[in-house]
Amino acid sequence: MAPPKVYKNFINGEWVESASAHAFENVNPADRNDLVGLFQKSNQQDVDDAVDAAKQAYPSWKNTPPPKRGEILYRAARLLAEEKEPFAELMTREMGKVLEEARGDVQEAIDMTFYMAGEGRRLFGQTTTSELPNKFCMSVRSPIGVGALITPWNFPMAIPSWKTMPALICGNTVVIKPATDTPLSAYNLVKVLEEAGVPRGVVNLVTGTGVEVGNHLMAHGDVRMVSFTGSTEVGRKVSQASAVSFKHCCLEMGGKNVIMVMEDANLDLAVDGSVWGGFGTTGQRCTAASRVVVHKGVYKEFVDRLVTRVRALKVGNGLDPTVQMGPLINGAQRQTVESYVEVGKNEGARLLCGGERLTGGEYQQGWFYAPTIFGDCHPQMRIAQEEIFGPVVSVIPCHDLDEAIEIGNGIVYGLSASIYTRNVNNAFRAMRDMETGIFYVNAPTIGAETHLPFGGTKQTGNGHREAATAALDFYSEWKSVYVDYSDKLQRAQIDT
Ligand code: UN1
Repeated sequence: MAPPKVYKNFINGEWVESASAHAFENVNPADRNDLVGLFQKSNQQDVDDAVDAAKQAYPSWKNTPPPKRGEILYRAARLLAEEKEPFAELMTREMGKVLEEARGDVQEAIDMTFYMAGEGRRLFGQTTTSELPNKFCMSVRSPIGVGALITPWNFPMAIPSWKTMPALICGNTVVIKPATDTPLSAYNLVKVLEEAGVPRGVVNLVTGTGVEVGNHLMAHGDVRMVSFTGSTEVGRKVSQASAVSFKHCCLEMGGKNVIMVMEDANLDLAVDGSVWGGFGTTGQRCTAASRVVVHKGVYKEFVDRLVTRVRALKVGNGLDPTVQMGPLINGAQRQTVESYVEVGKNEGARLLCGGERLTGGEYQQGWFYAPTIFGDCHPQMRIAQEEIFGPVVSVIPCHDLDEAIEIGNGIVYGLSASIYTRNVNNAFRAMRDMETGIFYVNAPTIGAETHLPFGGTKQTGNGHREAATAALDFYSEWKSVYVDYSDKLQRAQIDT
């Protein structure tokens, strides 16, 4: 057997080993015998080097014309498109999501890169009037400095691209710290940016743990902003660490997203949406539909159809094109799912299917778990309140739209929600009243596109949005410019 490939950090335009001289394993969650590669177990020295490189590169990158920065991004987007298939296969191997979804993840990175490349010729500000004569006013976007981008394992290429591309087009330099479970997809993204001609130091990649790399990055004096996607628990720590030196901080955290199925819904469509929203990516999306609130009038029929469909889902290695659901990311995640299933049983929810790990045969070496549905859930049960991040859906009965909205909003999170109905009035009422950053009508809670703002309310976020032009508001600061061409002192608010 060939020795495993060793992947290096990318610091100041060079591929380098960690100062720690240690590596960690990236293993396929569908097959623990499949070692995807060895990655640098970086330490504080590596972080310091990367931040230093980003700091040195900043003045020149900040003054590179944005359309030139955009040209590099256009090249990167085309290279990503050329490599889509191999990158998707490697992603399935390191993350476990089925190949079709891994292709979607790479596609999301391609879309984001093209989108932000185009922003190089926009980055619009405003020109406006002045209250004084012979005076001109405008606002322009200015870059901020070095950004620390801390990314999760569930969208191993898409989410690094959501953060890197807007940061770069605005003129910032970055240090990326990808999740330890999925460093290869971020590595591939950085490799493409290198090939596309990003100048040295503008993009840096440091792999390793949150404790060693993440904590030091977010406390570093030369880092001006931190963008983090992950759990609410860790997000709170990022927020606290950032507050000490007033770093800008963008947090995308948990969700407990709801699909509301009304009495007049197209039930086939609602079932399709609930299967995809609940079990796509093995439920490991922050947008996953982990709650389905169903009108009493169609409850029994809906639940019967849903359970039949979910029982038939083919679980296995995502490289097999007939497989519909892959494994969980790691053993700890599977344990979390198992303990929530116990909680659900003890709370008195009705286990309708799944509820067990899948072992033996093709499952023996992976972190597989059967797709699971709990019926007759009470909205206050823990399985209906807390983010599980796995293939577990809680179905909750309701009497009408008002109750569905109340249940839907009755959680600490506010990422995504959806309604299945043919009644346009109800659809618009739900659209107005759901306290989420994303809302769907007759579609599941997952599937956000890159040209619309992405993010959530309440404990899902801290008010920022990713993607679209909304991302530019995080990665730049407004500078208001006043040009007085009157040749005399004019005093605002006084010389009226
Ligand atoms: C996430 O779950 O962290 O809307 C991101 C979606 C995807 C992105 C999900 N486009 O489901």
